[in-house]
Amino acid sequence: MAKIVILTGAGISAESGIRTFRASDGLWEEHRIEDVATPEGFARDPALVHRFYNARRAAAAAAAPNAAHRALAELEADPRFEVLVVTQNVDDLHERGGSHNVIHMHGTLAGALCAACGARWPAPMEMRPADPCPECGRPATRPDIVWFGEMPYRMEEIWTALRAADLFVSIGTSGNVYPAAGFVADAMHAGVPTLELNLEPSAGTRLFDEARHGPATTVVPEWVAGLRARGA
Ligand code: BV8
Repeated sequence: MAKIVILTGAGISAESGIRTFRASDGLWEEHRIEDVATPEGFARDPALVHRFYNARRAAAAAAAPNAAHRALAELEADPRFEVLVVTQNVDDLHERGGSHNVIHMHGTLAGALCAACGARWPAPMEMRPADPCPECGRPATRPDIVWFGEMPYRMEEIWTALRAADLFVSIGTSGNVYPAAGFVADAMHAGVPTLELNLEPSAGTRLFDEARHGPATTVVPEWVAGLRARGA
C-alpha cells in the first residue's frame, strides 16, 4: 500500500471562498500578523483577536468543500493508498469533504482553549474575552489555534509519517511558514519523492522533484485520477 503524506495550505480552500493569507486581498492585508496571530497580540487586545477569528469561523461555516478536498477524500478511500492530510488550515473543509485522516498542525477554528488551565472544548461561533472557561471559570478563553512562536501540534507524528512516506505532496501553500515549509526538505533528506501542486511556484518550489501549477480544483483531481489509474 502506497503511503502518501499531503501538506495543504490556504490555497486548497481558496476556491471555496475562504481568503488566503498572502494574496493581494489576503487576510494579513487588513491585519498585522503580530496583532492577530501571536500570543503577544492576544494579550494586548483579546477582543480584536476574537473578532478576527469569529469572522473566520463564520466564513468557514458558510464555505463548502471543493473538488480538491473531495479528490483527496477519494484517494483516502482507495484501499491501495494510505493517505495522511497534514493541514495548516484551521477550517474543517477536509473533514466535510470526506477526509478522515487529518492532522491540523495549526489548530482549528472549531476548538477553544483556556489560556489559564489548558482545558479544551468545542468553540462557540462567537468567542469573547469575558467568556468564562467551562473548567476553571476564569475569563482566559482563546481559539485553539497555533500562533507564531507557538509549537505546532503533533509534530513528532508528522515527521515520522513524512520519513516513512512513499510520496510527499504539498498543495496550496506559499512555503513561507515553518516548520511546514521545511517538510519538503525533510522528505528530500529521507529520500521521499516530492510533488508540488499550487496555483504558482511556492517559495520552496525548486526543492520539489515535480511541480504542477494551476487552480487546486483542476490540478488536484487530475493528479488523483492519474494516480488511481496507474495504481499504487
Ligand atoms: C514555531 C494559524 C517553533 C493562525 C498560522 C525565520 C526562519 C524560519 C522560521 C521562523 C523565522 N522567524 C520566525 C519563524 C517561525 C515562524 C515562521 O515560520 N515565521 C515565518 C513568517 C518566517 N513559525 C512559527 O512561529 C511556528 N512555530 O516555529 O515554533 C517550532 C519549530 C519547529 C518545531 C516545533 C516548534 C508556528 C507557525 C504557525 C502560525 N500560525 N496559522 C491562523 O490561521 O489564523 S500560520 C498561517 O500561515 C496559516 O496557518 C497558513 O496556513 C500559514 C501558511 O500560509 P499558506 O497556507 O501558505 O497561505 P498563503 O496565503 O501564504 O499561501 C497560499 C498559497 O496558495 C499561495 O502559494 C497561492 O499561490 C496558493 N493558491 C491561492 N489560490 C489557489 C492556490 N493554490 C491552488 N489553487 C488555488 N485556487
